[in-house]
Amino acid sequence: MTVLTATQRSQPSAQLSAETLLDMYWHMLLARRTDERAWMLHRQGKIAFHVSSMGHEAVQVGAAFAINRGVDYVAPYYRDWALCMAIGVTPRDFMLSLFGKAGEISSKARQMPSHWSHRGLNILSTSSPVATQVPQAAGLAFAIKYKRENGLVDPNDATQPRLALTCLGEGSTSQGEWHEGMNWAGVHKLPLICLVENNNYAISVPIERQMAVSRVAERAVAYGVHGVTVDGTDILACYDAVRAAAERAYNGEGATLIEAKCYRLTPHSSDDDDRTYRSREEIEEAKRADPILRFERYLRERGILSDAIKQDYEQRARQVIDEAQRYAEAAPYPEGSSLYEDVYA
Ligand SMILES: Cc1ncc(C[n+]2csc(CCOP(=O)(O)OP(=O)(O)O)c2C)c(N)n1
Ligand SMILES: [Mg+2]
Repeated sequence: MTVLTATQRSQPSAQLSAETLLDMYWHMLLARRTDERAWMLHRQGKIAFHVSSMGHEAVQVGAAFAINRGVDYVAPYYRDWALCMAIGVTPRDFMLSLFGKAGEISSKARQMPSHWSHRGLNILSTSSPVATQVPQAAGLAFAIKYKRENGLVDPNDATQPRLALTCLGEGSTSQGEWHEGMNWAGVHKLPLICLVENNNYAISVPIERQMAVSRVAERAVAYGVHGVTVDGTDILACYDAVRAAAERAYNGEGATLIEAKCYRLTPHSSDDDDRTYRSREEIEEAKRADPILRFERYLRERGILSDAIKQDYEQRARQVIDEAQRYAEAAPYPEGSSLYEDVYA
């Protein structure tokens, strides 16, 4: 079991070009600005619900860039806006889901927002009970392995899914499904990456009341999988951890449990009031370790990011988000007659 910190960073992120690093930064920024707009829309009474990825952008964008985006299977959870966006879900898709309008990609606007799904990008549909995506992802990883071993796919064919990545919060690792999925992944040495986004809270419940171990990754031993804890505010450390796990999966070396320690900068959702369970000082301290500011500092130190680029990105983000919002607000609601489409029983 390993604990990765920025200073112990292994090689893969060192190979990333300035262009790719800026692309990562762009996705973090666009995710954050979209997310901020969603809160504003909620407070204006225009949308009914929002759940944020603010504070989790380094984990999610780092992970997206470390897999074969749009090809490898991803079974996300509700907090994975930045992850899904970095894979290819657009701000327009997001706005359609917030407004519950026709053309919504995940469920034709039947589900709550942030229940991500995208068939073309191999993003699995999410259901609301937490951790149910883990055995499903393990099942997909089993299928990949079965096809490889029976000569149904070429294990080196990068046009085919070669791993399944699933994500969940640390609190959700108390659910039975998580243990079942991880055990299955260990027993069958599956090409699975389980990324636990540890933000220290499950709504109001702190981690000490979820588990008796200090790190989620310690549990890897019990399933016979590789376990890593990583600083989830450092995008390059996250990229490296997921990249290493992806290599293990691609090479038939089995599953990896990655715990990325981060902080939820907003209340759990737009329905939550976090003043009842955490101090304002705690949040202010976390804001000083904001993953976007941290990456920004790094890029500036390396001379990759300038004021001009930053300004240009901010302007572009605003345009993209304004356009997406306008589109979704103008879009019609789904036809009542479509209610029974895709209903199987
Ligand atoms: C099986 C189940 N129990 C309870 C809930 C209600 N619920 C939704 S999110 C959540 C907290 C999950 O916390 P965590 O896994 O740490 O993820 P985070 O929201 O912090 O990213 C709970 C209890 C649920 N959706 N499903
Ligand atoms: Mg949590």
